Amino acid sequence: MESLNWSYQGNNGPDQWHKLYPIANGTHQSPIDIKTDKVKKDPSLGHLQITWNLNTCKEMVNIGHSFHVNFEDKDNQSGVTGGPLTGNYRLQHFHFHWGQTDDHGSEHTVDGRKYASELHLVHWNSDKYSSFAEASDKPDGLAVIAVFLKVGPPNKSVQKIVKALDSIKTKGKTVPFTKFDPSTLLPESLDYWTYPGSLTHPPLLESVTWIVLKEAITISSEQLAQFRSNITLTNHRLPQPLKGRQVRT
Ligand code: B30
Ligand code: ZN
Repeated sequence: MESLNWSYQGNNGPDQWHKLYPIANGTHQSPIDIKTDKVKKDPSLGHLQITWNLNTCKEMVNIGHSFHVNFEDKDNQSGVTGGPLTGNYRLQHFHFHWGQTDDHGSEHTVDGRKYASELHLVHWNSDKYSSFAEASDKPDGLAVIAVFLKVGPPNKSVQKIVKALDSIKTKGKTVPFTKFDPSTLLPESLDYWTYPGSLTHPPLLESVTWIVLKEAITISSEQLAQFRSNITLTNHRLPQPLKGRQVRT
C-alpha cells in the first residue's frame, strides 16, 4: 500500500492501515463505542466555551475521501476552551463522516448504536504550538468536537454546505465558503463525553482530546445522498478497542 493511497474500501481499507501506520493497533485509537454505564462522572470537568467567528470561515475543499470547510489560520478568533482542555484550541476545519446507507455512517457509537453521520470540528492547541502540523503529533495537540447527525427534517445549515458541494465535484477543487457560522451546526445542549484518542484515519496520530456531544442534530436523507454522490460513498472507521481508557462526562 502506498503511503498516500489508503482508502475506506477495498485493498487499502481500514483493516490494512496498520501495515503502513502501525499505530492503527495502538492504545489510544479512535473512534470508540461509548458504553454509557461505564462513563465516569467527573465534577472537575467544566463547561465548553466556544467562540467561533463566522468571519474566519474561508473555503470548502474536495479532498477525495471527504470535504473540508477550512477556517482562516490567523489569530485566536475561532476556538474552544474549557471542558477537559487546558488553554485555547483554534478551529482549523470541519468535515463529516457518513456511510453507504442512512442506518450507519457515524464513527463513534453509543451503547453500540450508530448514527447516520458525524461532524468533526478539528482544533489545535495554539497556546502551546505554532501550527496545526506541529500540534498534530503531540498528546495535547488536538481537540475534536464531534456531533452526531440523525435522519430527520432537512437541516438549514447543512443545506448551505450541500449547495456549495455542487461546485467541488472532483478531488482537489476548492470553492470560497464565507460567512458561515459553524455554531449553527450545534445541538441545544453542549453536554459531552470526553476521552483521549486519535485521528480516525491515517496518520492515526494519538493526539486528540475527543469531545463527543451527547445530543444529535438532524440531516435529511436527501442531504446525506448529496454527500455520497458529490464526494464518496463511505468514509468512516469502525470503533476501536478502549484498552483501559476512561470516558468521562
Ligand atoms: S479526524 O477528525 O479524526 N477524522 C486529520 C484530521 C482530523 C481527523 C483525521 C485526520 C488529519 O490531519 N489528517 C492528515 C492531513 N490530511 C488532511 C486532513 O485533515 O484530513 C491529509 C488528507 O487526508 O488529505 Cu484527510
Ligand atoms: Zn473526522
